[in-house]
Amino acid sequence: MPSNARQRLSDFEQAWVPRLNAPLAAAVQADTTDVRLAEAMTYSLLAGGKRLRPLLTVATLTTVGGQFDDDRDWRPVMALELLHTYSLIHDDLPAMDNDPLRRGEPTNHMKFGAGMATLAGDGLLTLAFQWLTATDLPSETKAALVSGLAHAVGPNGMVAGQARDIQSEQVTLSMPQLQTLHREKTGALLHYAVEAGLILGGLPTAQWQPYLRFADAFGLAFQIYDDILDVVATPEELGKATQKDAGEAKNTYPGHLGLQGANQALIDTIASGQKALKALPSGQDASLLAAFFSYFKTDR
Ligand code: GRG
Repeated sequence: MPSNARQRLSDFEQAWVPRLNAPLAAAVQADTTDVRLAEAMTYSLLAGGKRLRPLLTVATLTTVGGQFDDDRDWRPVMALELLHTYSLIHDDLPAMDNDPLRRGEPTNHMKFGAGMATLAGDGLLTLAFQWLTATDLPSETKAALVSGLAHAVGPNGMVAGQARDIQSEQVTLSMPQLQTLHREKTGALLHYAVEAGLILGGLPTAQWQPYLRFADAFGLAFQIYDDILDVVATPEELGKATQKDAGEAKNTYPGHLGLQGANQALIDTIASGQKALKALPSGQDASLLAAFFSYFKTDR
């Protein structure tokens, strides 16, 4: 990945992450009547996430020529982070992965107990949908956002992927089964992050295809890279990534293809995403979205 792409992404993050974060704690507290529940929700929300999904939405919105209006667009955009944070809290619970640490800090249930952590996740999930509609956007736009997110994260998206995941612990998945699991568990929300930008930016659906192809390639690359990091990450990186135990490691890209094969799959997936971006409608500059691929280091 050229270093100017890395710089582009870094500049974009530096411009947007503080702007997206600034109103977050107060907005969650204003919409949560129980103080301890608000504390549990904001604990994980403010624990150092990269804000990748909201950033993808903003990048897509601006690429299609839309203008981000803080009053109108902030809540729908940050709904993605509420949703993502819920998925991490529930994924870490004793009844799921039983992880004591996330991003190097105690997980929500270690700090607040499993009951409150479950409710913090429930609160974030529900508030995400409230925030998609608590805005001055036209009703059809809000309906499209709600429908898109529900499909991405419900029982034919992320929740289905998680269900496949917990059933796969004792079995070796085939490569197509592994790809389906990844597409639902991780890819669907990243797909929606781009879709939300297209909806908010008002791009006619006839022009969506190259963007969604990019989104799907990005989602797959994200998961392949996460699998690779589990094998090769430095201790510092591992504090941020989610470690798999030996039993889980078979259902990964390196488990199926070896480390070299997984790296090649990552390179090929990034190339297919870059190719999709070459087909954007004329006048729409692909360089910002292309820069998102610099999240992945392909020389591990
Ligand atoms: C509990 C319904 C339910 C779903 C959970 C997304 C998910 C499904 C679980 C998360 C655990 C996991 C191994 C996800 C793989 C992808 C991954 C590394 C997600 C972390 O996303 P980042 O890197 O996280 O965007 P940050 O820390 O930046 O917010």
